[in-house]
Amino acid sequence: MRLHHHNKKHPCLERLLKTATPITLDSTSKVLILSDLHLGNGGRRDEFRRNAGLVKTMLGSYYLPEKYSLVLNGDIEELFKFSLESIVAEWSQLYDLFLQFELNGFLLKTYGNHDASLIEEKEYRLASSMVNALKFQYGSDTLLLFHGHQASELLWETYPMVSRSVIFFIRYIAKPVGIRNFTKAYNSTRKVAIEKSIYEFSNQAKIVSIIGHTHRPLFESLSKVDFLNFRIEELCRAYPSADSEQRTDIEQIIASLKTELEASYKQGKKIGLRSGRYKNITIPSIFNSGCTIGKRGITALEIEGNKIRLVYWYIGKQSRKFISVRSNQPTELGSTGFSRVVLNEDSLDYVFSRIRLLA
Ligand SMILES: [Mn+2]
Repeated sequence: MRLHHHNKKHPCLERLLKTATPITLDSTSKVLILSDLHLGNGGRRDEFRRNAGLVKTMLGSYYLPEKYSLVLNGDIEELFKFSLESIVAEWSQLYDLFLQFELNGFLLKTYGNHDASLIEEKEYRLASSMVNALKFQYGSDTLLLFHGHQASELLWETYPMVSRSVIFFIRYIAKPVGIRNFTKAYNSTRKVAIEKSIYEFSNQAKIVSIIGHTHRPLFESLSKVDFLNFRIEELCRAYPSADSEQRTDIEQIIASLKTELEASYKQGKKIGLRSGRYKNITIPSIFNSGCTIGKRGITALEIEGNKIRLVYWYIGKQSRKFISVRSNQPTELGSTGFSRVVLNEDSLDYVFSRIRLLA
């Protein structure tokens, strides 16, 4: 048996776990986790601009009145491209909104690689909310929230000191001489490598990690294509013992999941989507909130009491990419034109039982 693989140490992640700011969850806790807003100066190169109305509305008219606390899990500001002054000037109302979440419980914000230099900014409006990592205590179990770049092997992603020189490089050297997409050099292989190392670390520590960074939503360690496969398997297993009415339902659901899976694979070739499955049995130890700069909408994670959910907010017609695997119906928020659909939901007790039994 090749045990060395499973004993691999992750000193950086272990230190994060040890030093993370603790928060105790109870049955009344409500937390929204968002990451990767990449706020800019409001101009053409500001990737957040497209979904700004959606984000302001869902925060102000849904999560705030619903008494959620807020975790902003890294890369909230795009400091590789814009100055903090220009970002804060453009999005001052959004900062006001963020701060209101303190009244519901807490507002906490982790450092990402694109906003690591905030550590230098003493006057920054959210300075008192900044943490390296957060740990939610759920009974005797732990959920560790951090941006995710700390698992990267690239020094400039991991350490703030290095990242400052990278900012200098990008703003003053790379851009003028036309080195493009330097900050977006995330190919699929690198995303999977980061996810895999966090997955292995979480299994060893028997915790759940909640990250952002790769912009790819994960629920119970599964990407969308993995989950579709998984769900089809479950339904096939249920089929033999189902009565005739249930069988008709299962047949219909499987047909639509198959169509969805084929579409995802087809689209996946274009966008570099690939399977994130690591072993035959998947341990549900890594979740990713995705990002808020998607073309058609945003993904986020919600914790409510003993439940964890991956949700999708979008404007207008629902995009094909995010048809709910659980056949959940979207709900429009009043008559705002913005809708929320629960893509996936499970109980934290189930998640931690699987981790305890399988990791
Ligand atoms: Mn990042």
